[in-house]
Amino acid sequence: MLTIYSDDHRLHHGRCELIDGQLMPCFEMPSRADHVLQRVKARNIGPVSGPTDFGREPLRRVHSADYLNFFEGAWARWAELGRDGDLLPFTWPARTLRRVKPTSLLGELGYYSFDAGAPITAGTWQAAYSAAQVALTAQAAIQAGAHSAFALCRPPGHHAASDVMGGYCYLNNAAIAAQAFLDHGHQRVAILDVDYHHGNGTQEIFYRRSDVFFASIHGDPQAEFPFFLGYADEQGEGPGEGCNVNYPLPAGSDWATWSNALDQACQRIDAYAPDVLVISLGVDTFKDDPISQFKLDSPDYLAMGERIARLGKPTLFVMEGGYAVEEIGINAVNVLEGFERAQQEAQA
Ligand code: SP5
Ligand code: ZN
Repeated sequence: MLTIYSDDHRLHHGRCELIDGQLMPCFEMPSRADHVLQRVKARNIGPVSGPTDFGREPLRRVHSADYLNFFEGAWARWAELGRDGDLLPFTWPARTLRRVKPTSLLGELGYYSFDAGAPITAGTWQAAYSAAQVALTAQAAIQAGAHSAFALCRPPGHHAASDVMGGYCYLNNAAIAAQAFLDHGHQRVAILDVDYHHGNGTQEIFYRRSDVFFASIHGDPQAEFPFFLGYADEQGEGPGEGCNVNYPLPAGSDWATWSNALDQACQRIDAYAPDVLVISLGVDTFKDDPISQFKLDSPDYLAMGERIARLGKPTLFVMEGGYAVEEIGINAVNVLEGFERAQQEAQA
């Protein structure tokens, strides 16, 4: 399987985030991608190449122009104010306030974000832009006939909505790639989000559409980030009615529980009959993940890849979360290896 990767991810390195009342070093750190790349090479799963630059237009198909312009220019405005710490929001237009867009940097930042978990640093735009190009390049490989590809994206993307950042995410790499499939002639795309957290950004982007089916398996939002989306009764709206399915699971869920939800998600995807599949591949479902509460073990990721392969669709894997830094490479690449193994057996 081809892997697409860019060193530009290193340009994004936030300093800290608020966890359980303490400022901690950001869990979403550059070494995450390094471990995944190392494992891709160690297991020899296929060639690794850099991204092609497809420009801003494919980003615009998913994100609003005002949001992209704000994000691209935010750091320069912060530096202009003489600041050199991470740019973080601290006030959001919650229910009792107005959804106006203030003109000041911090006001605008509150408008364009939903939490304080997506710090903007000097290199964040470039890193996120390159991650989106990584996803688009892997998409293009499948478009050109590859059965599968791995977009080793960092920063991740699935919490980013059309004009809102948060949850370590700025540009929705998986959504941008899904839209690119449609823009190149595919009719129906399914996105399966296996990250521990609900893919609220991806859900928002496609919620009223029937050309993208979205399924997500995640920690129950009653108790888990992002709290305000990801419930089982969210089934899509208008033309998208029936094209969204959520599987919220309780803390402590193990492979038996998780794989049961995966089977159900796969049956729904099968019924939708997509041309192509995009996997939002988070491995923060791992038992030792420092911020998550599921109990998957490393061999379970092989089985996950095998089940996904049995859908029999061209498949684009897009890296999302996973914070047990030492094991993230093993677990992510296990999904790819399980996929390839089942794929080869099906062909034999
Ligand atoms: C892409 C992705 O996985 N984003 C996740 C963002 C999660 N941000 C909120 C983390 C809250 C963690 N609370 C952990 C408590 C551990 N004691
Ligand atoms: Zn996650």
